[in-house]
Amino acid sequence: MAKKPTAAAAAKAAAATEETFALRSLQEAHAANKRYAASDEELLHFYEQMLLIRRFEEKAGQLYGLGLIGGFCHLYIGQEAVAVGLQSALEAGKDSVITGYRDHGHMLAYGIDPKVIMAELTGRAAGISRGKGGSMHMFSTDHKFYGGHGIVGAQVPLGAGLAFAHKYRGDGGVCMAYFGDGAANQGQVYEAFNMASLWKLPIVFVVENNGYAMGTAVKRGSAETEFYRRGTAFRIPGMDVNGMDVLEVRAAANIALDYVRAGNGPVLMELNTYRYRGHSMSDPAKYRSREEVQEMRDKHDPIEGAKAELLARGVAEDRIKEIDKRIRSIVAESADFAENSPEPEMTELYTDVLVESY
Ligand SMILES: Cc1ncc(C[n+]2csc(CCOP(=O)(O)OP(=O)(O)O)c2C)c(N)n1
Repeated sequence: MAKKPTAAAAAKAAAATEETFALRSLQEAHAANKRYAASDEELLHFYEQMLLIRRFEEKAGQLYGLGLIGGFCHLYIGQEAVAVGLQSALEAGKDSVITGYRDHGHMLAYGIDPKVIMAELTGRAAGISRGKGGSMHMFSTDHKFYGGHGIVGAQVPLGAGLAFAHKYRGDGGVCMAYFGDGAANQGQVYEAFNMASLWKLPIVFVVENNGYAMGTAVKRGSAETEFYRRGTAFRIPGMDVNGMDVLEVRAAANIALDYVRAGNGPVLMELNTYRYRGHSMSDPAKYRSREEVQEMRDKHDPIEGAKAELLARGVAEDRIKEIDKRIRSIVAESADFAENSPEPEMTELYTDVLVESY
């Protein structure tokens, strides 16, 4: 005969139902308010920022092909709506951002000068890390952009630390910590979730689910592919968001940030997106078909989507062309700047190096 539940067990079950509801609450709020009501000017601005990332990355790909960029180089092409939609909701100079090695787009979305990013890519002294960091290791503490990390998942606990600093200093800032679907399987991510939730840290954890971790498709590497559910065990509410639509991303960002800024602790957002290029410049991406990539480009491209929406609203095509022209010249200028800047002096080999015993 089944044992009768005790009063304590019944109370626990009731609380769990309540909590389950709370954990879904942001997803419900998101479903009820799917797309941000951007003005024409705002949508034009989002379009411009996404296009800047796309053209900048294409140029970086060309410079890599010419041998002007050494080391690793991971392009963000296809994922532009994520960084732009999320970061447009942040307060520059107050909120912090941290991400992995696929970092150029997040920097551009945070208003960092394309010239110094390109100069860093080409290893020049004028680069944002003085030409000594390269693609994966760029920082701008002035912009509260804390990297640029090559160790998969390492940015997640570091992001929790940044959020702790926001709370400790009472500066009102929120940290946005990005990581990939592959990184989401690292143990340190869950240790960070636990502490962030326990201490109600002001942090938005963002999983950029682009379908692949290097050559491994999500389904082959992850037992739970609905990443937004992975905060449940830590009482972190999740949101499942279409990362190919900048207005959906922005609407979700507003909901998440309202929740975090009100002192409720972290949110976990899953942004469903797609990278068009290989994992890095050295990856021919043979693990997927050309048709799969083409279908995403044809049907879900975030930039083409924004452009079609602008035209449907009656925004003049000339305004869009003007933006395209401006972006082309900004990117050309950043490449010229990078190519014509001197490399660091040899003496720079001995600066920014920590020599200490522990
Ligand atoms: C700790 C650690 N393990 C393995 C690697 C090698 N590595 C680099 S990127 C990567 C895949 C990560 O994929 P994901 O987190 O989905 O990010 P994406 O590249 O798709 O943006 C791996 C395994 C590494 N850099 N660090």
